[in-house]
Amino acid sequence: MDSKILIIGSSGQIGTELVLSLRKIYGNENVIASDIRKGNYEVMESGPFEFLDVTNKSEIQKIIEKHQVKEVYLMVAILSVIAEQNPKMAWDLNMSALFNVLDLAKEGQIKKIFWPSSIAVFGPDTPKYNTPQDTIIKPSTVYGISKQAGENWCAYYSNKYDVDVRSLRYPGLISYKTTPGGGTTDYAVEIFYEAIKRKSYTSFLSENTVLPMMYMDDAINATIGLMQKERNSGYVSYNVGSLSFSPAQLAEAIKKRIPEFTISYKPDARQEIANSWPQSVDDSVARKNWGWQPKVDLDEMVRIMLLGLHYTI
Ligand code: AKB
Repeated sequence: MDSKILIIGSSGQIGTELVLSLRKIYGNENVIASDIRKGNYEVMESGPFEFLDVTNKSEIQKIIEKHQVKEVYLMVAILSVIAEQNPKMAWDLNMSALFNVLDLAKEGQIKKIFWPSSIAVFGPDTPKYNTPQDTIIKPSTVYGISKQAGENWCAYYSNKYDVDVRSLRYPGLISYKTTPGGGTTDYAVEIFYEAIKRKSYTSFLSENTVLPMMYMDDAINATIGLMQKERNSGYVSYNVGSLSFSPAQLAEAIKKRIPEFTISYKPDARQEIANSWPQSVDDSVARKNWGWQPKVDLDEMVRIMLLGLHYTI
């Protein structure tokens, strides 16, 4: 491989699995993991790792030059819950990370970028069901505002400077290798740890709060599929859908495998964030564009999660 891939934010929930999948495809030495903190054992042992503060552009540049990186996956972000608590910090980090990478591409030092957007770009005025690709985008959260601005900046750099930047609007992502942190959809991961440990869980979202969700393998396939396809003529941040369920529906699916499991509900400030997001998204544009299709349904996701967390019946 003549050009290498850099994952920024490789110790996070998505970054961890992205590194491992990309190393399987392109070879361990061709995929450079980087983060401000160490990653899990598999990531650290299977290939190169660099400590990196994404807010420092010259640090990114040094790593790009050292490893002859041509493709960057920017997986660093402060998610919805933490962003509501620290608006300025979230805005600064989310935007400066993006600008640093976009500018390196504008200067010709990177050829291709993946930058994740989110269902958080949508707000209370957006249609809630089967949310279209192009629709009302008026987010009511700090995180959503940073994602909306990010989408606009990506489009600007694509149009104005011909930067090849690609995006997906991720739903809540569910996985067991690394825990998520600071998101509204995190309950759908926490519930598995508590179901195994205590056979009960208190949800911070109400019983019938339906949100778009996806098992991590599907998210990784969507991401790599988007990066491998021919370049579009313009920038699009694609809706990608898979599962849509509420805490009650997830609890039911868990009960099928852990019959004694019980759930209770104590909605907190995170409920308001969830209420502003859609329940399901229309991803027909992505499906048509590069044949994107999710594989893991709710029951299969529950089976994989319990197995991955070493639950034995
Ligand atoms: C969050 O809950 O903040 C994230 C997201 C939907 O982007 N998981």
